[in-house]
This record gives sequence, structure tokens and C-alpha cells, in this order.
Amino acid sequence: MLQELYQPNKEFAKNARIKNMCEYNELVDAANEDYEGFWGAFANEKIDWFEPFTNVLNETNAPFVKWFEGGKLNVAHQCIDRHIESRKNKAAIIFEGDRGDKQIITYLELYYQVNKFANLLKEDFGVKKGDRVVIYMPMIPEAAYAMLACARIGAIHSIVFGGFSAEALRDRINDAEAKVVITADGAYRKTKPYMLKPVVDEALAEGNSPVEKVLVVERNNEDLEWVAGRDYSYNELIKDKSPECPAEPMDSEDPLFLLYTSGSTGKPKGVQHNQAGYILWAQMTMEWVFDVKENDTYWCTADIGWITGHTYIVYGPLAMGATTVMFEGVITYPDAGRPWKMVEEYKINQFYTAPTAIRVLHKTGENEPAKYDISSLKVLGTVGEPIDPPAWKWYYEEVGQSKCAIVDTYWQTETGGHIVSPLPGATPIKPACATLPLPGIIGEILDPETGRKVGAGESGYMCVTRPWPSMIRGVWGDPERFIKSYFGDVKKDGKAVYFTGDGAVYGENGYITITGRTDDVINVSGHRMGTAEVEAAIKKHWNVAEVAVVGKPHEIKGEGIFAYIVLKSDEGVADEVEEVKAINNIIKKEIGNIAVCDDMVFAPGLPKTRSGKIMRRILRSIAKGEPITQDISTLEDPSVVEKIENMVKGV
Ligand code: 6R9
Repeated sequence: MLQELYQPNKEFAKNARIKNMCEYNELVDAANEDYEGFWGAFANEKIDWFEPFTNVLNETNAPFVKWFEGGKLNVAHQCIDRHIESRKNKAAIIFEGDRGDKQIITYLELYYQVNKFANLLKEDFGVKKGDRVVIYMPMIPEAAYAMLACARIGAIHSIVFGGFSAEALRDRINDAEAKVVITADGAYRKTKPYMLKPVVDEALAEGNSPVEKVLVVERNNEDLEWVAGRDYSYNELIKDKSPECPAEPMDSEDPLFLLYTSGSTGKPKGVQHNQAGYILWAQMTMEWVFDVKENDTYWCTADIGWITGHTYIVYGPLAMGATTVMFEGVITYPDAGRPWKMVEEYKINQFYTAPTAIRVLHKTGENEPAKYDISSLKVLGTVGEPIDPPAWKWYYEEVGQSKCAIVDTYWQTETGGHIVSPLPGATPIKPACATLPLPGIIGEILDPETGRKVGAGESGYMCVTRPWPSMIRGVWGDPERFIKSYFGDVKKDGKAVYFTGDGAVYGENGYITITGRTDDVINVSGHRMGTAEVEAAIKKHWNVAEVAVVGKPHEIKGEGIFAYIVLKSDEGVADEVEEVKAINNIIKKEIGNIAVCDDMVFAPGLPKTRSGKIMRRILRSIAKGEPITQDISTLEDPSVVEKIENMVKGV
């Protein structure tokens, strides 16, 4: 195992914030010895408090915990105002549009834009502290202004990824009881305009919507249908707004945002993050894991519709006063050299993306990095799903020129920020391995039966056994689901601990390799998808009697979506291709393009136990083409397995 380790670049390590494993261990020990002292000291050092906190951690009502009680702060102040004195002319956001249009927004400019936006929300829309605001936006600077404007006035934003359908948007709006939606007329993708506002119209069409007002950023100048008294142009309203808006003093535990994510059952849940703990860890992990320096330019290719975009495009980089690149386009367009061209042009120092993107860049543009001067790169990051060793190697050798650390950052929507990751100046790295828990995070692989920490070479459940500042604070409107989803599976010393939903295995040196979800969540191109959600959409087709959805390994996407469908009747199914299309159209309507199935099999039945439980493990094995190892004799109808197997072989 050890020969597979790559040591940190010595030159880089000299100036890194955490320079070696001794320093890493000192921090880990400090947290172990005095957990509250450790976090309290960092909270004092990093956050510009309006009023100091009086208590570090309150666990009396665990798992509902409170961090930094008594403290007052404002996240927009932390991300913008406090930098004005020393960084007013520094680029806060470098925006590159899909068509190559560029914009550089300084911290002072960001301050004015966000204040105006905040005043608009307050004065024209009556948005108050605690109100929910849904943001359904493309990757344009106004999306970041919208987030920070909400934070400034204490409104709770809930971003819905622009690829979600009207139905999915409606569900999220209703669940959050949002008063306002902020959107854009449209945006560009591969130089072609597409529309967003009509999706909002459709989401609100049913009536009974909690939404009172819709704010439209006119990016494409498309002709739109405007609903009088509901829809307003941002471009018009913003004109006469004052560039000064006081930052609302917020309690440490006031909610900052909701972000809906998929679980193993039911509809998506609104993951709630609060103010102080979230912003503290967003900033600390930016500093530790990416080691961004004052003059660096950092680029994360995620979309702000996902947690990675929240923490590592907007909140983390701005909290530490860094320059963050925001990219509207598609990284393989016009060709797979686009990101390297941007690295050359902006002299990007840290580049953060997903394994899916790395695989596609590798496959379609293996030699592209060498065509550009990408010598500015220092740290490369990956996130969202396990990365495979060949993709890792290409990333390390061709993009990182064998001198950049790769930080394989493991975390989730619920963790707010990284929890297991190498530190670029300290941790010897290993292909496709997230390595060690970050200091302050008590991450352990536990045996789900006994709650015992497993040994080297053993696998178990990836857990965090103490609360940490940026952890999920609740599932919006459903405290029981919060407890059940995260604290129901694993107990350590009789106490329920946070379980991530992922399996993991320890290497000899305590290194953690994440092996993937243990539940019915699949990971398609790094996007989390509940198989139950896809099944619910498919069931809306009139002719579907039963359905089971599983993940299947996919060369580019990591996992693809494989659906086994039992039709009610073969009659009227003139053409299977048409049936597949019709079902996929329903999925597009109910969820969005990201949930379209890669494979669909019309099965004669599903393998079920006598109590009626669908044996998904069998279906997973069939999808993978693996031999079935489970005992099928106890199934209600064992013959169905062979029938399905034969059908799949013919797919
Ligand atoms: C940040 C993010 C979370 C799920 C998580 C796990 C998978 C994320 C990973 C990884 C292996 C990594 N995941 N990072 N698996 N190695 N470095 O992706 O959040 O969308 O909530 O997904 O993604 O399965 O449980 P989210």
C-alpha cells in the first residue's frame, strides 16, 4: 500500500498553512484534548462577531445542537464588509460567461451590488428576516448577489438547481413556503440561449402557491410573459436602490439557507444550515484544504444549485477574502481544452471539479492540458463521488504535472463542508482515497451492528461521532425525519451518532477510502438522486404497474440509472422505443433531465421476497452483469430472476 503514496510537494509545503503531518497531528490532538476550546478559539479568530458568543457547544437537546450561542454576526458582513478596508479593489468574483463574456467584480463592487439587491428585497418585496426566498438561477453573478443579499437581511435562501423541472421546483417552493422566487429570463448553454422563467411560471401555475413575488434578472432580453403584480424586472427595480444596507445582526443559530437533497426514501429533504458554524467551517476548509493565498485565483466548476457551489464558489472563498471564478459555460465546450485555456488566461492556482468532469475531460481531451500554460496550478480538488484510479492518475500527471496535490474531498450537503480530505502541504496522497478526517472532525468508520470502530482493511459505515459546527441543523419542517435519516442507524457506546449514508474502509495507515452509498441513493455525474424519487416519477405513467430503479456503473457518469419496469398491459405498447421515450418524458417533467434513465427493461415481474420486498441487490447484480450470489429460492417467484437476466443480456 505504502508505495502508492505521493508525498506533498516540498516547495509548496514550505508556505502552506499546515506544513506537515506533525502540524496536522497537533491540530487533531488539540481537538481531541479540548474539543470546545479548539472550536471556540477558531470561532474567535475567524469570525468578525457583532457580539461575542457565550457558549461554544450546547448538546443538551442532541442531536439538535447549538454552536456559539449568544453570538451575533452577519454572513454577508463576514464575506464582504470586513474585507473592504484591506481588499476593496481586489477581485472577489471573476465571471466567465458561456460565450466567453467576462466580468470582474471587486469586493467594493460586490458590496454595492449586494446592498442594492438587499434593499430591493426589503423595500419592494417586503422580505423580512426568516422569510424563505427560492433562487432558480443560472450561473451568473446575480445568483451570488441574491444569496448574499438574503444573508444580509436574514432571509433564508433555498437554491433550486436550474436543471430541475417545474414540478421539482414547485415541490421545493411549497415545502419551504417561499414568499419570493428569484430567477432569470434565461441563460446560455453552448452559446445557445435557453429559458428559465417559463419554468417558474409553470411551477406557480397551479394556484395556492405561497409565492407572492417573482424577481426576474433579464440576462437574455427574451420576450417574456409578465404576470402583473407578481413579476418584476430586477434590471428596472435595482436602478434606484441605495448601495448602503445595514447587515442584520443574526444569532449564531438562525437559519442561513435550505438546500433540498435526495434521501433514500420519500421526497427530497430541505437540509438546513445555520449562520456561524457553517460560515466558520466554510472559511477554515477553504484555508486548509485549498490553501488559497492572498494573490491566488481559485476556480470551482460546480453549479451554485449544489452544496459545492454554496460552500466553495460563494461562501467559503468570499469569507476568506479570496478571488473566486464563476463559470456559466460547459467545460467541454467548444472543446475539452476550455478549462485549461481558462487556467492559462486567469492564472488559476486551485482548480476544483468532479470525477465525472475529470473522466470526460480525460476521454475527450487527453492531450489538451499540454497545449496550454497551466503552470500556475498548485492544488487540484475532486468532489462528489469516488474517483477511479485511471482518472486520478491523468489528473495528477497531466493536469497537475506531477507537482500538484490532489485533494479528494469527501463531504455532503449535510456536512456543510469537507470532513475527510488530504491537506495539500501535509498529507501523503493515494489515488482515489480521501485519506484522513480533517482536524476537529471526529470521523470514524464504525461497525453498524456493534458501534465498534473497525480495524485496518475492514469496512463499515462512515460516521461522525461528535457534532461539528457546520453540520446539518434540521430537515425543514420535519424534525423526526432529521433524527431518523441521520441518527437512526449507528450507535456508539449507546449514543446515536451521525451516519453519512456511505460505506468506507480503513487502509493500514488509518486512511479512509469511501466505497459509496449503503442506501438507495445513487450518484449520477456527482448528482445525488434517490431511487425512490425516480420510481415515483415513472409510476406516473399510466401503463406502469411496478418499478425498481438501481444504479449501474457508468464509464463517464460514475453511475447510470437503470429501471426495471413491469407494465400493466402489453396492449397499446406498439413500440418499446416509444414507451421508453414516454417514460423518460415524464421523468423530465417530474424531476428534470438529470434523472433520465440510461437503461430501461420491461420485465415480466420483479424479484420479491414472500413478504413483498423488492430484492434490489439482485437487480443491482443483474444490471452490472454480475453473477447472482444471493439465495433466490426463497423468492416469491424465483424464475423471474433468470427471465430478467436473459432480457438484460439482450439489452
Ligand atoms: C459534496 C457533495 C454527497 C455524496 C456522499 C458520497 C458522495 C462526495 C465524495 C463522495 C467519494 C468523495 N461523495 N464526495 N464519494 N469520494 N470525495 O457531493 O454533496 O451532493 O450531498 O453528495 O456524494 O456518496 O454521501 P452531495
